[in-house]
Formats: sequence, structure tokens, C-alpha cells
Amino acid sequence: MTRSFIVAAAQLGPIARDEPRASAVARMIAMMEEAHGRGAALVVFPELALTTFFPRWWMEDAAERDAFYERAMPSPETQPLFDAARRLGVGFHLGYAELTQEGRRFNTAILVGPDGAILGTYRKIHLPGHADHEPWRPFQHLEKRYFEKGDLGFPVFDAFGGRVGMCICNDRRWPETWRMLGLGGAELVVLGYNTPAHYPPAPEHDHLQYFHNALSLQAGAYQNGLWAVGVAKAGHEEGSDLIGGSLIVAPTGEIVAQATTLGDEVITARVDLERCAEIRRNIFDFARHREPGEYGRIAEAPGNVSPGP
Ligand code: CDV
Repeated sequence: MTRSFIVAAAQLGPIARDEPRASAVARMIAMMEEAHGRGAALVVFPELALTTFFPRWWMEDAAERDAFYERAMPSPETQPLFDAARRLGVGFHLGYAELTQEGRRFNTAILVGPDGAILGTYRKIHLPGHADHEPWRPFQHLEKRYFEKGDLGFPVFDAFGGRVGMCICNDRRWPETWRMLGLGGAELVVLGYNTPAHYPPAPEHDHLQYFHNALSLQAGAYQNGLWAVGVAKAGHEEGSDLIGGSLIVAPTGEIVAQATTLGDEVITARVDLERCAEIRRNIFDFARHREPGEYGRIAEAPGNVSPGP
């Protein structure tokens, strides 16, 4: 397979709490068709793309909460996405809430090939927010209650003629995520996000939400010499504003495509995986210039490190 292809970021506008899976799936298929019309080989959808962002609500009723999870992938409701992929010959990345047969809950993403087969699975490792009800917040962020930490590490998959890694939303803010994927040989990292425009614990940073999103993707791409695609669920969703700003970033850290709306929007860019070498054979040639013997503290310290002398 050619190592140069068109990738699409398919940003979703808001999904209502009572919006059925079939509606979200139909919106995604329409964007997949648009992306295919522009020659895309891979379409990237957001985090938790099948439902509204349900961690914003404290739910005591298990049935109410469990209605947001997928017990099978594909399922009768999501099968049309896989059928469309096969019909169009387009792969996709999809985030969803996973409820395993053992009753475990993960914030999960999959990579699906152009034949409709699942090529890889990732389960979110950096879960933001809190586990208990915090009524002082205008909305909750209960990922620490509704999901357990991912148990698959940071895998990288042979796909689309190269090496593809995934992460999910808050993972993108952590340099360790990108380095683990970069060390795994990822040439393209795809991810989705639901980022509220308002961050209740530090509202003084609200005006920086778009900047921090771009900063994280651009730094992650550049410092590891890889392509990055970040895709939002955006807009005014059930009283909460989610940022847009979906991005495609080159290994140089340059933004090559960016969404301009808060609704369903497809952006595309040509991704040439050979361009990773521009960075990896030069400034970030890991084999020649990394000094892992000096980095032990990164994996040792579980929390804050005191400023110290
Ligand atoms: N879905 C997320 O992981 N959202 C977080 C918010 C809560 C900060 C994010 O990192 O964008």
C-alpha cells in the first residue's frame, strides 16, 4: 500500500441525550461518504462518538448509565458504519464507551480497516475528572467513576501502509502518551476528544482551551516526528459548550488542516508517512540523541515532584 494517502477528520456537532445511536451513525456515514468523495482512505471520528458526553451527569440508576455503553462492536446499531467502510473502501477510527462481558467499563477507541475489520483497540489511560458527585460544578466530569483505566498500554498497529497509534482526549495532553507511541514506531496518531470550553477547577484557563489543544497535538507530533489527527465532538451539547478546532498536524508540528465550525464538519489533508523521517532522522533521531538513562524519574514518580533545589 502507498504510504501517502488522504486522511479525514470528521468532527461531530452536539449529540442530544435522547438522540438514538442510529442518528449518530447516519451522521457519521454521511461524513464518511463526503470524505470518500475527497479521496480519503481513513476517517477519524471523535471520542464517545455514538452518544452525548454522558460523564457530565451523576447517575445512580445503573440502567440509565449502562444505556450509554456498547456491549458489542459491531452491534446491530453500529454495523452500518462497518458496512459503509467496506462499501466505500475507507477505514475509520471510532471512540465509544465499552462494557465488556465481564462487566468492565472502558473509554475505548478502535481502528477499522477498509474491509470493515477491526485492526486495533485502545482503552483510555489518562482518565480526567473525579469519581464522586461534586454538586458545586455546573456539570460533572465523572470519567473516573464511569470508566476504569485502560489495560492495553499504548499499542501501535500495522495499518494504512504504516504504523498507527491511538489515544483519547485527555491522553493528548501528556507527553508520555506521545513518547510511548513514538517509541512504538507510530507514524500517525489518531484521537478524538470532548473538551468542555469551561474547566470548573481552573476557569482562568477557559480562554486557552483551543490553544492547549493545538499546543498538545503540535508538540506531540513534532517531538516524535509523526502525523497527528485530533477530532472534536463540538458545540453546545445539553447545556455544555464543547470546543471544536479539529486538527491535522504534520511531523514538523505544522497545522495542515483545521475545522472552522462547531458542527458536523469534514477536513482532509494528504498524509505522507515518509515525511516522518524529516524529523526522525534529524533533530529527534531517537537512536542517536535520546538519553533514556537520564529519564528514570519519568516512570518513577507517581504524583507531584517537589520543586526542590
Ligand atoms: N474527555 C476528556 O478527557 N476531557 C478532558 C477535559 C475534562 C479537560 C480533556 O483533557 O480535554
